[in-house]
Amino acid sequence: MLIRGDMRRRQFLHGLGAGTAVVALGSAIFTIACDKREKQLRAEKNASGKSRLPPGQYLLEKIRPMGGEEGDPSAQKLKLRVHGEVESPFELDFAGLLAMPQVEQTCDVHCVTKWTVIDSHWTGVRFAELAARAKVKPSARFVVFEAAHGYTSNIPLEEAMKPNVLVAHAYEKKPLALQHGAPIRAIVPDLYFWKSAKWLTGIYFSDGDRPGYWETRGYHNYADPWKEERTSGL
Ligand SMILES: Nc1nc2c(c(=O)[nH]1)N[C@H]1C(S)=C(S)[C@@H](COP(=O)(O)O)O[C@H]1N2
Ligand SMILES: [Mo]
Repeated sequence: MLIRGDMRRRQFLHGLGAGTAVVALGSAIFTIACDKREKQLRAEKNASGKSRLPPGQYLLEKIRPMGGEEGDPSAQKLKLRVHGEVESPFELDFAGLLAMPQVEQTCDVHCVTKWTVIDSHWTGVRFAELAARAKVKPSARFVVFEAAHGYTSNIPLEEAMKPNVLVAHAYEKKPLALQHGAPIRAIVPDLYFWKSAKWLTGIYFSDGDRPGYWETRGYHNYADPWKEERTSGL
């Protein structure tokens, strides 16, 4: 597959085995193949009419574990708190989440460290379903994803209501791995991946904006990959 500069590339080159010249040739062909695929994806448009590969991004085959302070991966113990500017706050356990309408979604994700995964697959519940159940008040303008050990990320409510924003419990048809946020995480495909909080414990509807963990550490408050909103510029 077309992965640049990581394990698979080394395996690919190792697989060629015989001699430096062959390895150099293999490497050159590999780089050309990557460049070609990336060029195609830059020309291709997604459902919102934006380039499949946002500016400054390169391709990875699978999402890369980016760390963070892990929460409790136990599905049995999960309690997702939905609260804030809502008429009907509630807590949801894992069975309760599975009892809600499930969606299987294919989408691209873009990490601020410049990797993009095209066509990743997620299973979960639409954020909008949870919002409807909580009966969001007109005063709510922003959403804060709350995660284990105080990690948070903030997005505007209208962004959160897009149909591709999920609370996901499976990646590539398998339960989320611990390093990717087990048992549940947010998925916000249209913003840099740090907004997609892993080990999700709460969804807070807020009347005012509340910059989150990375947003208070120099990263951009909005994080649009097509505008390269990586840092706040402060
Ligand atoms: N709870 C929590 N969620 C988090 C993070 C974190 O440190 N803690 N890191 C974010 C960042 S910076 C990225 S790029 C993605 C990485 O997700 P992945 O490790 O599944 O690739 O998770 C985001 N969600
Ligand atoms: Mo990140």
